[in-house]
Amino acid sequence: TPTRPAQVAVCPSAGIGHLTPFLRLASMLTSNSCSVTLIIIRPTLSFAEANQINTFLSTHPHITASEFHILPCEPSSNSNIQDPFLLQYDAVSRSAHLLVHHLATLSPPPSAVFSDLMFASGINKPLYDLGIPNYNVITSSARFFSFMTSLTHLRVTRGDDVVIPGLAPIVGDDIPPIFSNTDHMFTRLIETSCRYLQDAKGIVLNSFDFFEPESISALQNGKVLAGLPSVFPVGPFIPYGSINGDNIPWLDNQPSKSVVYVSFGSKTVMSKDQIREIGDGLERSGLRFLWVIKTTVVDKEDKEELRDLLSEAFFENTKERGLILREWVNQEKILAHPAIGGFLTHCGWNSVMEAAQRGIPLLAWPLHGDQRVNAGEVEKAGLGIWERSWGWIGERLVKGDEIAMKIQEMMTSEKLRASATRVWDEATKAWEKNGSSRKMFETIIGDKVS
Ligand code: BUP
Repeated sequence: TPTRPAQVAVCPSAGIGHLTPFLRLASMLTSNSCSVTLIIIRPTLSFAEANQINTFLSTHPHITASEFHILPCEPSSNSNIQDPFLLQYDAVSRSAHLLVHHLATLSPPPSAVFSDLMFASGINKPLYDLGIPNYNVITSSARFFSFMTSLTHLRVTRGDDVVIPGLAPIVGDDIPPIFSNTDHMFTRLIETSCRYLQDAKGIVLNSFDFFEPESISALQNGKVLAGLPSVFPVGPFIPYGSINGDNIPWLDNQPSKSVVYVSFGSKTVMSKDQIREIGDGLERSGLRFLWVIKTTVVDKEDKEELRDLLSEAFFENTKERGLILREWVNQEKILAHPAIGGFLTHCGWNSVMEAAQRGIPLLAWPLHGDQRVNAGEVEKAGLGIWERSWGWIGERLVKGDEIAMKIQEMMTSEKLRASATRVWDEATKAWEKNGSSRKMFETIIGDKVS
C-alpha cells in the first residue's frame, strides 16, 4: 500500500549560518518524498536572510512557509551584549515554547520535526511527550558540538585545555573566552539547550565520517555524553541549486585554479588596518584574487568607501588581477567555479563544508565562536592549513608579508591540493549509493515514512 508522505516541519534559528543548512536540509527532505513546512522566524535579522528565504521559496514551490513571530530581543537584560546575533538567539530560545503551539496549528500536523539547537529547551520535552520525533540539527562541527554538550557537566577555565572522553583534548586557546563565564547569556543558552538533547529522537550533523572520524564515533558511541540519542552525520548537506544566482563574468576570464577567494563570512567586521594588511598580502602574493569585504555586522549597508580602506597604489598594482566585491555574493557558485584555487576563510562551518564538497584548499583564519575548533578539523582532514600564531582575527595585526607567504603556500602546495582533492572524493562518496551520509539519511527517512 502506498505510504502517506511524512509531514515534516523544518525549524531554523536566526542568522544566515543557521538558516542555510536548514534550507539545504529542507530541500533534501522534499527530494526524498517528504512534505515540508518551513518555519520562518520573524523578524529576520538581515537582508541576506530575507533574500535567501524568498529565493528558496520561489525555487521550491512544494514547500509551505509558515511564519513564526518570536518575542522581542531584550538588550536590557543582556546589557553588556551588543552582538545582534546573540540577542536574536536568546529571543529564539525564549520563544521556543511558543513554537510547540505553532507546530500544533499546522494542518496537517507534522509527523516529524527538524529543529535548531536554540529551540531545544522549549520544544524537545513537549514534542517527546506528544510522540512527535524531533531531530536537533547541529550547524557546527561534530567536534565543537561535542564541546557544547560537555558544558552540561564540566566547567571551562579560561586558557585550560578541555578533556572530553573519546576526543583529543581541545586546546584552551581555541575556546572562546565567554564559555568560561557561566553567567554569560550565550554560555547558559548552550548549556541549557544541551540538557534537553536526550529528549530528541536524533541529532543530525552537517559533517561526514571521513572528515571528522574521531568526534563522530565518540558521539555515536556515547563516549562524549551518556544518554544522547542517535547521531546521524549526513553532511555535507547538498546545495539546493542557488547555483543559478548571479554570474561574475570576471571569474570566467581567469585561468583554472588561479584565483584566491577571500571571505570571512557574514558577521566579520575587521579593523581598517587589518583590511589594509590583507590588501598588502594579496598584492605581495602576486596572485589573482576575489575578495569580499564586509564592514558592517548586519549586512544592510556597507558605507565605508573602499578608497578610504585601501591605497591608490593597491588598486593600481592589482587592477589586472583582483576583484573586490562589497555585496552579498553567491558563495556556493563561486566555490564551484573552475577558476577558484584556494579560499582564505574564517572557517564558519558552512563555508568549510562547501569547500569540502568542491575540494578547495583552505587557509584558515578564525574570527570567533566555533571557528578555531573548526579550523583544527580542517587541518586534520587535510582540507587546509592554519597559522595558529595569527590568533583570532583582530587579536593582533597580522602583516601583509605573513599573509602573502601563507596564501602562496595554500595555492602552490601539491601536497595540500592532493589532500583537498581526497576530501572532495570522500565527500562525494559519502553521498553515493551505500555512502556513509546517504545511508544515515535513508535511515532517518525510513524511520519517518510509515
Ligand atoms: Br559573506 C557570504 N555569500 O557573501 P558560515 C556568505 N555566504 O553565500 P557565518 C554567501 O553564507 P558563523 C556571502 O556560502 C555560507 O553558506 C556561505 O555561513 C554564505 O559563516 C553562509 O560559513 C555563511 O557558517 O556564520 O555566517 O559567518 O559566524 O556562525 O560561522
